Amino acid sequence: MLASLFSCRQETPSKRPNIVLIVADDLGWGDLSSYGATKVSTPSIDALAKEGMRFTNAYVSSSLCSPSRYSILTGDYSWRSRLKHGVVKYYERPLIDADQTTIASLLKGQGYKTACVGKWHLGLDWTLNDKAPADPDSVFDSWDKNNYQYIDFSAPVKNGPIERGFDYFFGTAGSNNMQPYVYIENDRVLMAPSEPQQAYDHYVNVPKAPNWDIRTVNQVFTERAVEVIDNHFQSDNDAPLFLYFPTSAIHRPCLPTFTKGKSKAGLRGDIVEELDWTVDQVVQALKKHGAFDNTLLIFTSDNGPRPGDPLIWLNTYANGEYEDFHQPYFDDYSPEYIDPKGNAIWSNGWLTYGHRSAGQYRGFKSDSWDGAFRVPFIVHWPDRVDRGVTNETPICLVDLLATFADVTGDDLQEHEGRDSYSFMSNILDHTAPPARKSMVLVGGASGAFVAISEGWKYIEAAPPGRWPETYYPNGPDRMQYQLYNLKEDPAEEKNLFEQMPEKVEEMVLLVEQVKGRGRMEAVGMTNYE
Ligand SMILES: [Ca+2]
Repeated sequence: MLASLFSCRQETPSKRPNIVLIVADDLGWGDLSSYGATKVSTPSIDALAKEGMRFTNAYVSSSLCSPSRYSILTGDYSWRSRLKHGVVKYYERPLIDADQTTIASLLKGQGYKTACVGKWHLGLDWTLNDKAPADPDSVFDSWDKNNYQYIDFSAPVKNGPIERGFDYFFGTAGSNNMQPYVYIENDRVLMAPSEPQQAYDHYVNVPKAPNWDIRTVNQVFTERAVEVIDNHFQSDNDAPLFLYFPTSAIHRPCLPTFTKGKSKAGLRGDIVEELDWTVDQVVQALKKHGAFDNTLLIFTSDNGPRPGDPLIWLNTYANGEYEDFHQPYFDDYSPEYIDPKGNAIWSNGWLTYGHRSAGQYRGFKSDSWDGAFRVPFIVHWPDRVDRGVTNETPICLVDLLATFADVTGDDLQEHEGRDSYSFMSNILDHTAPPARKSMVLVGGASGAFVAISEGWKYIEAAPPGRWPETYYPNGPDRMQYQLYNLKEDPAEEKNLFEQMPEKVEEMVLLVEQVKGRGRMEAVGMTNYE
């Protein structure tokens, strides 16, 4: 299927750029100094913004890891997949279908060498051992922490990055706090989990591989990403490189090593500074090989942030090399139970240190407000992109597939990247009209649809019982329908749902239209001309 698809594609003989896509984990709109942060310092990422283009209206398609990554890689809204809310479980089956085009298969078909280093979290096909229960779904479709006992870690891990278009993979199945605590290279687990580990978080009290240290996962990924770049440019292969680098930073638990104490925003802030080191390592590697100027480097995040350091888990961090954590930060700050908008943020509260990880926007990871969806998005491409430009064009990360197709001269087929629209014209000219005027997103925890169209935002009511991850247990509106005028009310404080029934009707219609139509059919729609 894929082979026949690629055979009709012509390789573009011109000097195609290398493409490096760095997707940070849970980095918020307000987490970088180039986006206004003052308590953390991110000079390497800021330099990319200063020498490239900084988008201020970039949205993820869902406010949680798995669905957002699904959209990034496939160009389809995640709500078209089987995953309607929440994330892929520890040993869950693959979310991307075998015949779906991904950014990697697309670029591989264009002659790129493709590599993925980092956190996959889109499901894999694991093999069960003879201790496993008869019903495989009781392991694959379950959050039971004992499931690792039923996995044959010596068997190949199938239908992961390699079968979805990547020539090379090194990384983890899921987040740093999720079992299995093992590294996977291509389709093999390098070392099976066999050793106990310190419980830093409510998930991690099951065995880890001997080569796994939860504190250095992001550093291991960074070193491997640099190796991929080195190996690529040291080989005599003249193919361009596509590196997809979903980092481990700054997902919880935040356990800094060489950046500990560097920020003024606690352990989480220190990991933001480690992430800045990660980006610098990638930049230096590209420069070393003279490849920096002809690389389209995009830096972004998969969803909005956590508010800060969680009190509920801090006691589990306060041991070993984190026993001094309470000094000097802790005494200067009181835990915050209420956010600036007056909403309770978890009953145990957070230490935010006055750092606003979501900037001026309301909500955090997994919510349906803009703090959950808006992410930093920086495009650095000296050969083609103007320096120091701020771009206010609304874009969605689901658009990356069509944009990369555009960059490499590929014509997408009707079934590929159904919700993806190229914003290449906006990268080349920040005054060009937007490629999209609307987008239909989904709340990560609620699974409720969220529509944004020409400055208006509509949020469906969360279904009852569907808010397991929210940071607003006592906040307003979560079970209500909402309508906001983002131009006048970017912090989403005035719900206009009752006052503006005609606008609501328009937004509901938009959701229904997009649900029923793919990309090609949508051309010519009034919301999308
Ligand atoms: Ca995430």
